[in-house]
Amino acid sequence: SQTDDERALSDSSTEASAVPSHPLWPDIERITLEQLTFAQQGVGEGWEIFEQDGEMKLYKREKEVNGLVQDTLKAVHVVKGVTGFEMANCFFQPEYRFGWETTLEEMKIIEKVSDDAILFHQIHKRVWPASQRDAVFWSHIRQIPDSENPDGEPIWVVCNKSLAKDHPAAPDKKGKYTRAFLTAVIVCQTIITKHPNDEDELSRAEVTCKISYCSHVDPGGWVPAAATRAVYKREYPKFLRKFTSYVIDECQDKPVRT
Ligand code: 16H
Repeated sequence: SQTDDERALSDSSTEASAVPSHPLWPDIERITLEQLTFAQQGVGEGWEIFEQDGEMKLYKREKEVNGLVQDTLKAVHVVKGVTGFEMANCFFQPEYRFGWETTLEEMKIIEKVSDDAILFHQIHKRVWPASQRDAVFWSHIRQIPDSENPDGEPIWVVCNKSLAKDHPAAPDKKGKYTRAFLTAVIVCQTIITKHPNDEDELSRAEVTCKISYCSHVDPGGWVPAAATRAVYKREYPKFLRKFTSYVIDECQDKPVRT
């Protein structure tokens, strides 16, 4: 069954939707497209693989600024039986988040910018050796035609980006939490492995989803470089496994949605 949010989202792709007049909109628009381009680039020079499990591959690109880790992660995965829309939608819609996000203590919607953009405040569990983190970020989902194959399956992208400044609805509680700054993007595309007849509904056996996830974390505060790297080396693969198995379970007995 579709929620109202999901209905609004799928309707919005068939209607000419107005450009939201929100002050964050120009940033949301620009950064989402930049992150999409970044996620679509290959992993050539500068990237180092640090984990592989079947189709799941995780790469890192190390960088330090004044002794603080500013590494970037890129992960690619291929997941059978789910679509790009289903993956992206589960990543974006708040009602699914506690089902897969294992590092979360609290999630609050600060503002709905539009049907496809939400401003969140999240308090993360103290899985990290240092103090507890919180974050204020916008999240935006959109569908983009595949420029290399305009008649093929569209690309679904969700971009999450921390606000650079404090937000009045979620002031920085220094001392209680350390504010972390993240940029994350997930790019999903359905591969249809067998083309069905017109009358046939697409079955789960005929769809596969190609995923690319990139993330850049600035943990905020001072954390030794080795600690940050040890945490993300453990947490990113955990997140990808948990998230993909959650989406598979969530969609299993439901009709395929592209
Ligand atoms: O993308 C993930 N989760 C999103 C949904 O909860 C939110 C995320 C986000 C969060 C805050 C601000 C912007 C965006 O996109 C999955 C995230 C998986 C997290 C892996 C852990 C990374 C750990 C980095 C090391 C920090 C070390 C700190 C102290 C030692």
